[in-house]
Amino acid sequence: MVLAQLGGSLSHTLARMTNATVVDERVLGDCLNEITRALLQADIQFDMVRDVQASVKRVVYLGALAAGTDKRRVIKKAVFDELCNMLDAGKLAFAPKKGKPCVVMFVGLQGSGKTTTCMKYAHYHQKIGFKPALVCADTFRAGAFDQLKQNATKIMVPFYGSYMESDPVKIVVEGVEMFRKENCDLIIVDTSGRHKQEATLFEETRQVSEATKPDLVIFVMDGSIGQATFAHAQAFRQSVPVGAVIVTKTDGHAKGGGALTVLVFTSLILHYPLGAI
Ligand SMILES: Nc1nc2c(ncn2[C@@H]2O[C@H](COP(=O)(O)OP(=O)(O)OP(=O)(O)O)[C@@H](O)[C@H]2O)c(=O)[nH]1
Ligand SMILES: [Mg+2]
Repeated sequence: MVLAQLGGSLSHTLARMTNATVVDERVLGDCLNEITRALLQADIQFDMVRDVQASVKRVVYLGALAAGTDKRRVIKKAVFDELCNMLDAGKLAFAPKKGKPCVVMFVGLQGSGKTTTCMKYAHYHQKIGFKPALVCADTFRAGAFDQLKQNATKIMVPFYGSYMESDPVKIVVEGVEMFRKENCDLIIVDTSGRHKQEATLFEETRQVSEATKPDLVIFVMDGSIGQATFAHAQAFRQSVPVGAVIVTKTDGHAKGGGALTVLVFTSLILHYPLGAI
């Protein structure tokens, strides 16, 4: 499982430090080295790991702690706080409001899980009282509309797309307009997969975004592809105003640091209850 191994290593390291008879600079140093190793093994960018280590060292100055202070607790808290800080974007992503129409556009690499996540997102919001709708702007991959149609039918969410029209901009404009008239308060636009090198396809994504003026653009990333995702995330961000990130496939790979790196560097995390979507 993505990040499960990292969580295990961090807990193990902190437990070892807690069990040490005396906590001194050497024990703290060993603890930080092990944490560094675990973070690097999980594919987290070196700069971020170095920053975490430096911040913990800055906060925990053992020589200055008053006698009787629980050093183990101080170290644990500092490590925990710095790991949290690393992920804290400091702001929440746009959240749809019931009864107030909004457009949410999903972008991402080919096969990253956009369509699947659109369904989960629609289903989740439907369950909590929204009136979602799905628009298929993927005219690029054969079968894309059928995939959306089948899944939308299963979760009983209205959808719009076309077998004949090849211009995704035209489809989204029509679809969004139709669902606005039907008072749908969450119009989800599924786009086709993009690769970093495909400049023309990026241009198409930009045009779809321009045409729909989405309230939120969600970058869907495959949590298992490691740090390579960072360059793709940056490329997407240059084309469209990405406002949140959803990490998929966290159920299938040992490394998740690449995902964390993107989240930290884009400073955009979509906050939902764990497992809600
Ligand atoms: N294990 C796992 N598989 C997933 C997850 N999300 C999506 N998939 C699978 O990944 C594959 C691609 O998913 P899609 O949702 O079609 O991806 P996409 O980004 O829409 O693909 P394109 O439209 O072709 O760019 C499918 O086989 C999904 O079942 C996930 O969270 N975990
Ligand atoms: Mg798709």
